[in-house]
Amino acid sequence: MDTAQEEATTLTEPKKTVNVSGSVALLEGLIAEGTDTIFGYPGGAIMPIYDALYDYKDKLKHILVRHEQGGTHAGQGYARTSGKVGVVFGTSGPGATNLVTGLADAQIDSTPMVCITGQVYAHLLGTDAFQETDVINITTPVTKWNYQITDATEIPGVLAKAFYIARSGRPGPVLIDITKNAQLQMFDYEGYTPCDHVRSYRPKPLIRKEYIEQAAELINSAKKPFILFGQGVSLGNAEQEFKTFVEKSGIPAAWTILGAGAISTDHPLNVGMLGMHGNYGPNVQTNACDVLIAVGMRFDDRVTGRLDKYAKQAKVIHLDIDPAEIDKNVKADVPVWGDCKETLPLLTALIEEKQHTEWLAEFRAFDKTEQETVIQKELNPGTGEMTMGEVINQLNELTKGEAVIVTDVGQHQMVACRYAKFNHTRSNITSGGLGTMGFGLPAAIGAKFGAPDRTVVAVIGDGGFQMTLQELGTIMQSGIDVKIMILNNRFLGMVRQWQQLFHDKRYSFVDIASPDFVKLADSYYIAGRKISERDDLVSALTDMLNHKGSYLLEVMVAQEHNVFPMVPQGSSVSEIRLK
Ligand SMILES: Cc1ncc(C[n+]2csc(CCOP(=O)(O)OP(=O)(O)O)c2C)c(N)n1
Repeated sequence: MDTAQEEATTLTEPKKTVNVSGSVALLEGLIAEGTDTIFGYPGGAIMPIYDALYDYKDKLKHILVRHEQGGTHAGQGYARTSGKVGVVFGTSGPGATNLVTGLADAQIDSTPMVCITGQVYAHLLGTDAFQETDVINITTPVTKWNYQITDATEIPGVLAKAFYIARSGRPGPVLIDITKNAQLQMFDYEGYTPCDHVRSYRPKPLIRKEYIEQAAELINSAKKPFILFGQGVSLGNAEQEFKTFVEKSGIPAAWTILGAGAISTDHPLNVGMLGMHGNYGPNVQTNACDVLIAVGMRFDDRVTGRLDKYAKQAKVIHLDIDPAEIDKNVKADVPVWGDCKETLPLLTALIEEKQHTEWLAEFRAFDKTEQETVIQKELNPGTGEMTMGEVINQLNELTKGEAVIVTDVGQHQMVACRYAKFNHTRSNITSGGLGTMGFGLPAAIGAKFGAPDRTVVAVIGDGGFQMTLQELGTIMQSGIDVKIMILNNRFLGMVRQWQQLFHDKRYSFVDIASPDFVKLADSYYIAGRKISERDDLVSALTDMLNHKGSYLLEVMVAQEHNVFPMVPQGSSVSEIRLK
């Protein structure tokens, strides 16, 4: 055993002071926080940390990504499937700026991450030194918290605070920037103390009993109550509490794309997806319900459509851990502040057990219309070009709702979210708030590290795949098993759809050429196949799923197929179009 490892093993004993570098203290802290995997990319300003990492290879798995953006998305995928904090390393300057997209994505989708960037020596700060960039100012709007360390003694305390902030309350990304001198500096390390509070930061608002009572009263007297749920349910690990609430109340429940899977897709009270490309019933019924119960969702504009025509007839109950979300977009008649893992059981205890049979039947009637006009044609077209929907449908048949589905952004994302079946929570990994093309492939890598025993299928468009395809190298080198399905329509499909519907079919720079994806995968030693015929679909999907190791399947789908239903931008949810 070499010196650093010996040091590492002795450091677990509390209160014993050991003289270590800032870098070693950082790695010790990460281990103490339960980190097992780091996604990162080295460079000059973070070299001392990487040098220390050399001696921690058996304790910390480091996955060398091919671009720092890929590192952040992998960190997000890892956090989303595992429920743990994603950890990402990058160097200063371009390494740090390459993290920005992933940080913004994690911030808007409330994903817990701790990103560590190297920084130039403290005495060079502000001198335009080589690869110096003001990452603190750059990332302030896209992080829950960030901090620059110039002295090694600060590292354990700041790291503990970073993890606490990242995972507590409404989770989010935190960035710590560490100057090179602090990484190198030796100091007397006293062991790691996790953080359990930060002055003036209250991660969970106090639960107000009177609001729970008011909410229960409204629910008990409602004739047409409707539940909308978002990612807050799974972020709060409140799936069971939520299911009990839904089942006792007998209220139909619809999900935002980040809420998908918090209760299983085939639950009888799960009435489908909300929003722009969501289901017909949930959108129309938003404007027909008398009580709207929003759980852990933030009334994003893709969900609400035109706000001045959104659920105006309904009393709104909003359960959220983040007080800033209450009354932000939709005024709440009853604000239920708090962690829904705690508030839901309190509410469930006060509500009457009911069945809203007639009201639920209305949803079934809308579903029947949608089935006949949209869904069946999409899932079972029979003839003509293959549709994205039938590919997802066949995937469902084979994975039986057990797989983690990671999507990129565009038409395929909406189709996959609409039609994929989920038996389990933390199974639908997508860039919901930021809509980041290029998210899919690296997020799938992270998702697999976060859930190594589950099948991970990445569903990606031909456009988005070309944004981060270099991460095939990460798959190759790490040897993980990720199934990649490219739904190739030879267009930037979602933009083309909008140009067709709202810009008189003036297709402006949306036809996109692609390389031979199968050959590309082959050059990374990843097996693959391309299909264009419907008759090959089931066997190709089966081969992909049965293959030991990663696999790339390219499916040629209809070029100019549109995703419906659709709530056109600026329209009310009840003006949803079926074609
Ligand atoms: C980084 C980024 N740039 C641009 C966009 C705008 N955008 C949204 S969907 C889309 C088209 C996606 O095309 P593709 O990946 O082929 O998927 P498809 O819609 O065809 O399924 C574009 C360009 C975006 N969301 N993200």
